[in-house]
Amino acid sequence: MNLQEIVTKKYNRGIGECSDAELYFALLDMTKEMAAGKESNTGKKKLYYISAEFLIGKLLSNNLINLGVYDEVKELLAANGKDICEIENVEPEPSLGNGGLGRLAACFLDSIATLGLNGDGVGLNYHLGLFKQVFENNLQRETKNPWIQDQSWLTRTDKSYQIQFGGFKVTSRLYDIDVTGYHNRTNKLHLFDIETVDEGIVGDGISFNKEDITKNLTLFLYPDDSDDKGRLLRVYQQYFMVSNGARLILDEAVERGCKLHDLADYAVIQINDTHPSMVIPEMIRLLMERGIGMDEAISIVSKCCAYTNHTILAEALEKWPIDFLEKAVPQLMPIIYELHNRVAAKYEDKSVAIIDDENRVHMANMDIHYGFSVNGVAYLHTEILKDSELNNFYKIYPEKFNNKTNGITFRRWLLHCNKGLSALLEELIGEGFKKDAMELEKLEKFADDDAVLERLMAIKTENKVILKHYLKATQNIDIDENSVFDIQIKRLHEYKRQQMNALYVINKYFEIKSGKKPARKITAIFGAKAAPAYTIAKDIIHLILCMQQLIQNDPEVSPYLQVVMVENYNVTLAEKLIPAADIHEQISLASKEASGTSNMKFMLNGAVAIGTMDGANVEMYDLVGKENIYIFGETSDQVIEHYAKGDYVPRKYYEEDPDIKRAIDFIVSNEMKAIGNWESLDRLYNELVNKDWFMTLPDWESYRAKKDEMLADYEDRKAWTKMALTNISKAGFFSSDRTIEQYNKDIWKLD
Ligand code: 26Q
Repeated sequence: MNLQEIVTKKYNRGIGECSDAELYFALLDMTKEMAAGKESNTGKKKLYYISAEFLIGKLLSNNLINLGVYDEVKELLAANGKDICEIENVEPEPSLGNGGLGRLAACFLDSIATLGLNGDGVGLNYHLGLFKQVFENNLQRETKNPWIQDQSWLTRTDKSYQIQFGGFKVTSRLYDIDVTGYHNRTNKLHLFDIETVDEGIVGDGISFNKEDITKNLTLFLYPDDSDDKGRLLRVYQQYFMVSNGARLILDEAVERGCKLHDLADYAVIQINDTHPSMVIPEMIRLLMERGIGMDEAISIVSKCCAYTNHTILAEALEKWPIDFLEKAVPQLMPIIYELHNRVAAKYEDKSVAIIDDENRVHMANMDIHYGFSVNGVAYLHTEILKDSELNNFYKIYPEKFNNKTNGITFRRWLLHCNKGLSALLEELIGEGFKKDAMELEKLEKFADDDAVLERLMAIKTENKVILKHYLKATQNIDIDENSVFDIQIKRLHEYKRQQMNALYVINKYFEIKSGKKPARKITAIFGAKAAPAYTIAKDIIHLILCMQQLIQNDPEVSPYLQVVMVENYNVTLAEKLIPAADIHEQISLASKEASGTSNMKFMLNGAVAIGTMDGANVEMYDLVGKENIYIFGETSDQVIEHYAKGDYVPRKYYEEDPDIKRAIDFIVSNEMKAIGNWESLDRLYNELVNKDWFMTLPDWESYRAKKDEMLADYEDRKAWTKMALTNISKAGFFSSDRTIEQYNKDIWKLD
C-alpha cells in the first residue's frame, strides 16, 4: 500500500488532515511493509554480529533513503502541506548504545545489508536504553530514556526460549528490527527481551533494585557497574544475550540443513568486544547438550567465533570473578574450567591464562584462544595489540591477528545528514559515489575551482544555520553562524582529553581579557555523556558548563568566545552538529583511542581535524597529507615509553609553564567557585596537578600552538575550503562498505 492508502485505512482522512505523529506511524507501517517485500539472502553460511550495543539512531529517514523513496515521500507530504523534517522530529531515538562501538555495529548492519550479505545483528532490547542526560546546576543528572512506543520499529516474533540462570529461569521473547540495505536486501537486527521486565521499579533518576533480575534484566544498557550488584547484573544481561543468540544461531543453521558437526559452514559469529564472549562456552554447552563430545564441540565453536578488540585500556577489558559466574551462570563454569585447563596445560605463561590467580575469568583471553580471528579497528591499534598489549598471544597465534580499520555508512553520514553537500557532489561527480565511495576522489579536480569552493562555503554556512535553529528550538541556545565552529563530540573520558580543550578555552578567555582578541569569534561546542559512576568525567562536564555560563555572562569576552555543551548528545544531535563543523577535535592521548569514528564523519562533511597521531587519525593523515590536517602532540611510542618508565610528573609542567598554571588555577578561582560546585572543582584541580593519568599537560603547549595556527589559517577562506574539499574527496576509504568487504573477504567468507 502507498502512504495515501495506509493513511486512509488507518485514519480515514487525507494526509493533510493528519498530525505529524499520525503520519510518522503511517510511514512506519509503509516502511515495514516495503522492507518485508524485499528478498533476504538465503546463502548457506550466515554471519551473526553479536553486540551489547546497537546505536542505530532514528530510522525513518534512513529507511526511506535506503528503500529509494525518500524524495517521493517528501514531495507527497509537501504537496499536502507537511514537512518531512517535522515528522522526523516526532520519532524517538532508540538509545541502545553508548558510543563508538555501538554506532559501529549500526553502520556495519547497514553495510552488510547494502552489500547483500547474509548477516544479522543480535543484541538486547533495553527498554530505557542508555540514560538521558540533563544538566542541573551545571552538573550531569541521569534520567531514564524510554523510547519504545505502542507502534515502533520493533516487530514481536514468536521466537522465545527458556533461559536458565543459577536458581531460576526466565522466558525470552525476540523482537526484530528491519535493516534496510541501500537499494538492496533487508536484514534483521534481533533484539532479545523478557516479558516480565517492569519499568515501574525505576525510582528517582535511574535508580532501581539491581537484584530483581526478572524485572530489571532488559531495563537499562550498562546499569551502573560501580558496585557488585550492578556488575552481577551485567553478567546476567550478557548471558541472556548470548544464550538466546546461540540458540537462534543453532535453530537457523539446522533449518538450513546443518548437522551441527558442520556448524562452521553455516554460521560465523563476530564477537563485538568482550561483552558477548560467553557465547563461546555457551555454544559449546549447547552442542554438548545435543550430543556432541567436548573435544569436537570446542573445535566446532573455535571455527565459528571471531573477536574484535576495541580498546587497549586495561580497565575496559572484562575480567569476571568466578564467584559471579558461579552465581549467575553455574552451568558455564565446568566448561570455562576445561577451556582454562587446556590452555594452562599448554602454556606456562600466566599472561595468556583464562583464569588468573585472583580467580577472575579473562574474557578476551578466552576469545583469543578459542576464536579463529582477532582484529583491531585501525592500523595503529592493531599494531599496538600485536607489539605490546597482546604480544604474548601474537607470538602464539600470529595467523589469527588482522586489522580491520573502522568505517561509517555514507547513507546516514552524508546522504541523510548533509543533503546540501550530497546534492552538490551529485551535480559535480555524478551519482556513483553513493554506491562506490572511492568515487569521491573525483572531487579533487575541483580543488582550484573558485565557484565550487564558494558553493562549499555556502553549504557549510547553511548547515551552521540549520544547527543554530535546531539548538535554539530544542535547547534554547543561541549561536552565531559567522563564528568558527570547533566541535568535540564523543563519550566523556579522560583519555579523549576534553579537559585539554577546556584548558584551551580558559587560556583564550585570559588572552581576550588581556586584549588579545581572535580574528573571529570562536564557538567551542562539546557533546558528551559521562558514565554515571565516573566521577572525574562528571567533573570535566561541570568545568565546561561553568565556563559556558561564565563566558556568556562576561560582556568583555562573549563577543569573541562562546562555549556550548549540548545536552543529551546522541545520534540525532550528531547528525546536526557534524555537517556544521569547521574544526573537529580528535585529541586523544596517542595510543589510547583504538580508532575513533566521529573523525571519519567530520572529514566526510568537510571539517578539518586537529588531532594526535592516534587511532584512525593516522590513516587520515596518510590519506590527506600533512597540508590538510593539523597534527600535534607526542607519538604513541613516546607515550608508551612514559608509562613504561613511570616518568611523567604533571606538577613539573604546572610549575614551569605559567600559561598552564594560570589555566589550571582558574578551575579553583573565586570566579569559578562563585558559580560551581567546590568539591568537584577542587577534585579536578588536584587530579590535573597530581595525577593526570592521560597526560594532558605535556601536549598542551603544542595543542595550543597548533590550534592558534589553525584559527589563523581559517581566515584565508579559500585555502581553508580547499582543505575541506580535499578531506571530503579522500574520505571514501572510511566507508563501512569497504570495512565490511574486508571482514567478509578475510574473516567471514560468506558466499
Ligand atoms: C566494560 C566493562 C564494564 C562496563 C562497561 C564496559 C565497557 C562498555 C563499553 C567497555 C567498553 C565500551 C565501549 C567501548 C567503545 O565504544 N570503544 C570504541 O570503539 C570504537 C569502534 O571501534 C572505536 O572507534 C573507539 O576508538 C573506541 O573507544
